[in-house]
Amino acid sequence: MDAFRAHGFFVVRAFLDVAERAELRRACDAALLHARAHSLETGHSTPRISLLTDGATCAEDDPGAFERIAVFVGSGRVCELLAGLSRPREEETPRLKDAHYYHEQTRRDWDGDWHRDSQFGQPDPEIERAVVATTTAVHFRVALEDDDRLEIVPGSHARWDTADELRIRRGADRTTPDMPNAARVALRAGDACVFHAWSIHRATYRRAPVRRTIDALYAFARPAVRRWPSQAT
Ligand SMILES: O=C(O)CCC(=O)C(=O)O
Repeated sequence: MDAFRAHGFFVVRAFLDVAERAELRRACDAALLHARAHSLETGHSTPRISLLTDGATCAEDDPGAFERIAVFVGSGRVCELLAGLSRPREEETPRLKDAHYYHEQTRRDWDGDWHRDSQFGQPDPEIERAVVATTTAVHFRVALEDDDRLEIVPGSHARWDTADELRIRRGADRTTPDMPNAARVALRAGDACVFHAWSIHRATYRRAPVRRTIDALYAFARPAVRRWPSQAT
């Protein structure tokens, strides 16, 4: 928790043993192979596939795959790692938002954009700034193969951008290798990492080596209650 508060991430070495890794890898690979077979893009030139949609639709190839993945990302063992990471006014129980499988590229290498996840769907930086200051969302990931693709600016989850960071992340040069103070998070197969989704981060996508990393996203903010117009009285 101290590492998370200070840097916005921590690594748990050897979170999965060889047998656990192999079982999850079989389930996630079934989803990836299914996605690759049914699309020219998904699973090929995308950073990741969704394990909740692509995972669910591969049931005919491997009937138990979706359940194995869902049980894992909802397990007490994973959720224990997230205990105590929420802010005082948030809920303590993490809510699963999505689960993805990051994969190697099949066609070309490319560099991802520097971003905070809080910026997605949020054109107004001042509103985004309030979201960053008051809420928590975290990625839990476990590498099924060695994975050093992720880069994070340590400590950026706990403060707003410097002028350089804002220029890069919301400007025209979002893939620059020159993000100040960025650190690479190198995971060995079986290592887990928890990082704040509002941290400034990005990854670079390569055809080699093989990349197979499960990543689940959790939020702690109280869900907004939305009503359909016909229900409003
Ligand atoms: O590890 C990666 O490929 C980057 C992940 C990322 O940027 C994200 O999930 O927001």
